[in-house]
Amino acid sequence: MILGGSPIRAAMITDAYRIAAATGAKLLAAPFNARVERGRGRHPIPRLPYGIDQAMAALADARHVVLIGTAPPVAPFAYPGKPGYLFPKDSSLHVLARPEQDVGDALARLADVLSAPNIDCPKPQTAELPTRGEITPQSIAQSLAALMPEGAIVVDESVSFGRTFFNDLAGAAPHDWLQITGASIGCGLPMATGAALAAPDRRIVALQGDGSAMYTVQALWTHARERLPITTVLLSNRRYAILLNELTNVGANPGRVALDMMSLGDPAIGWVKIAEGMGVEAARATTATEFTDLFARANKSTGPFVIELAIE
Ligand SMILES: Cc1ncc(C[n+]2csc(CCOP(=O)(O)OP(=O)(O)O)c2C)c(N)n1
Repeated sequence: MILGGSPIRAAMITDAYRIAAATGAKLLAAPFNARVERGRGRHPIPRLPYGIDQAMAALADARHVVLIGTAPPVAPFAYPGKPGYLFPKDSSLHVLARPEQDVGDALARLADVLSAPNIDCPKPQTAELPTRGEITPQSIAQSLAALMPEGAIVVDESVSFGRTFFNDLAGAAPHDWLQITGASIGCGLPMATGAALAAPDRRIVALQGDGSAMYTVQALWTHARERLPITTVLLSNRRYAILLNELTNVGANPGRVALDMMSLGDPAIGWVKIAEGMGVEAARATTATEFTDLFARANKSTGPFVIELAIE
């Protein structure tokens, strides 16, 4: 079962769990979802992975693929020798609900028809802060999970560094996860603006790739002007990492010019200066320990705060 829907409410995930348990189906969320209600005390639905090989592996055993509020899963690029559809050729495709239909109602009714019993949520685990100073996706995810403000709205345009964040943060304090839903980058900082204006009592945590941030960087000025409660974690790897990876995946052999076009390092972008220039408080973290301290501090602020995370 692949669950989409806009939004994916916690109750929908609960019903999908009930159906999965009653039928023996495996449950995954679609790779891109506009909004998912999740966190501690809710069922931690994993997402179909973005990477073509991981996605195909996740669906390799499927005999029947049931689409619930989502389109059939396809590869993001035309990879030579790999299929466009991610599910096995000999599997059957079924549609429980199309994206424009009432997905929650379809799930609730199917769960009832199946007399599917309720399933307890997993016991909340205590999220622990990283013990080592090294910056890795895991250590940063640990800090984010341990220190996520209750009721936060996460805006995820973390692209390649944050690939595992969604699954890693399933046990964080209850939060909503908003995400880039297509391939057109640059929505993160403005989406954070919208989320903050729509829900003024909640902290926004924007997980933001640096290349994507450059498309709509002026949104930081709006964060400052409107004094919005947004913590932006600026993932500064000074390159278009995803495109370097996808170039390899499509079998290209990039030369110097192509490689240079994937670099944001010359000149290096100074995010602290940019943020401060827009009126947003900012600081740079070069270790996981510094990040942990800054993330806690940023979330206590009543206004916006940019943490430039120096990553490779
Ligand atoms: C509007 C738009 N322009 C260009 C692209 C091509 N593109 C896809 S990902 C990407 C770079 C993303 O870089 P960054 O946010 O730094 O994340 P990273 O790849 O380093 O993880 C670009 C330029 C796009 N998808 N959308």
